[in-house]
Amino acid sequence: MNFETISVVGLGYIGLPTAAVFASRKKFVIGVDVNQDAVDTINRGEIHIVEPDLDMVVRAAVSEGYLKATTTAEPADAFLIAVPTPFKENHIPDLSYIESAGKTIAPVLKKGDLVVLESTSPVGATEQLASWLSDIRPDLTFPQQAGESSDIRIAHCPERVLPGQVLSELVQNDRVIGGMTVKCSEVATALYKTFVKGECVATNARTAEMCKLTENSFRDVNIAFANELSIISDKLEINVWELIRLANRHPRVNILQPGPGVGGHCIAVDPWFIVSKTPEQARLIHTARQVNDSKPQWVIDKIVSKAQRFKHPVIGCFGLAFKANIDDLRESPALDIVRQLIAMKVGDILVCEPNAHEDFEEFPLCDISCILKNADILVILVDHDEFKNIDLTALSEKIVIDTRGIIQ
Ligand code: SAJ
Repeated sequence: MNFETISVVGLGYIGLPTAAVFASRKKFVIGVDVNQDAVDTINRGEIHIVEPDLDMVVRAAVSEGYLKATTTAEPADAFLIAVPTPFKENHIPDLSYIESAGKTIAPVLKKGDLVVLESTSPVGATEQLASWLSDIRPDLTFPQQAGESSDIRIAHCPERVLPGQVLSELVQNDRVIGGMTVKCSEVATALYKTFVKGECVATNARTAEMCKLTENSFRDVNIAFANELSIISDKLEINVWELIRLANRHPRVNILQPGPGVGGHCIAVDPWFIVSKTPEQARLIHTARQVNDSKPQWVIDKIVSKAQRFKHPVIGCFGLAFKANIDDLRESPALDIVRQLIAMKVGDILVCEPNAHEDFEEFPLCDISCILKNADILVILVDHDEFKNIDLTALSEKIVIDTRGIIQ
């Protein structure tokens, strides 16, 4: 199987690194995105997202002519769809980005092409994509009609990379390849073997969809366990960080870390795709979501009760990102907490976020020393490395609410 030209639709946190890695293996890559600014930025050899080392790989790929970006689809041998799959009201999955990606590529599909859905998707989304494509292209056959002899091969191959380590995880992680038929899996496996050093394990499309949702739900449930323990421990006047350290000395116990809530666009979203399909069966997964979603309010209540001791409380918040050492603010519980404290007029709010690229209208961004000097209450919301070096003696006169356990 020869893939000379590969098209990646959606040039975000997953699509752009994937496009760049294919290009670094000397494949011609056509990146397609609806965002003209992103397309222009990439064609200048620059990037519009933050991910370590990605800028170098994209610059090299563009300057050597292996990667170009465009807003309209062009013919290719394989198409990878890496667009967002958010949810709508009531946590119902929103497949509209997948549908429009399908509409974008359908006119340029030709016999023998491979289409891979990489976006995290509810079970059945790959079959839905196949049906949208076949509606637009009745002149071609698809796996749901023609099985192994279809003109177009379709597979789901979920991305599983950790933001901040995308380039190495893209290459090293095992891939689950869920073809709509065995042949579809074989063709998709051949594509990923271009750069994946991990194992490519074939299955069917529905299992691959559920596998990705299972991985993130597993993590969500385990974080919920840690978050619940932190609330219980607070009530019982036990240091939860010490408790977890001790419990984790058991050879078969490995508890994750509590925090101010679960953020990002994956772990806080994907379990809902299972819950919305099987609401009666997915009881534990649903409860875990509720536990994690309620944690920011618990932190706010804690801050409010401490603030009552002051006439004019000054509250210093450390961190806005959804987790340590990244700049990503998507679904960030830290940002949510800061915004709610401001809306509730709890006091003067000072915020430090070393990775911020923008100013915020609602609050000033300060440096660590300014907060240490001026705030009565210090709230650690993100465990950025910069905060781990805070001089503990500077905290002795302050009230500290450490949601991440970096100052214990
Ligand atoms: N968190 C905790 N306690 C922990 C671990 C995480 O509170 O012990 C919080 C983080 O602070 C953050 C949230 O959970 O707010 C999610 O962070 P994360 O590091 O667990 O995960 P993501 O969202 O950066 O990436 C996850 C990864 N999935 C798994 O580890 C199973 C990644 O491999 C996936 O590719 C990614 O979701 C995705 O795109 O689905």
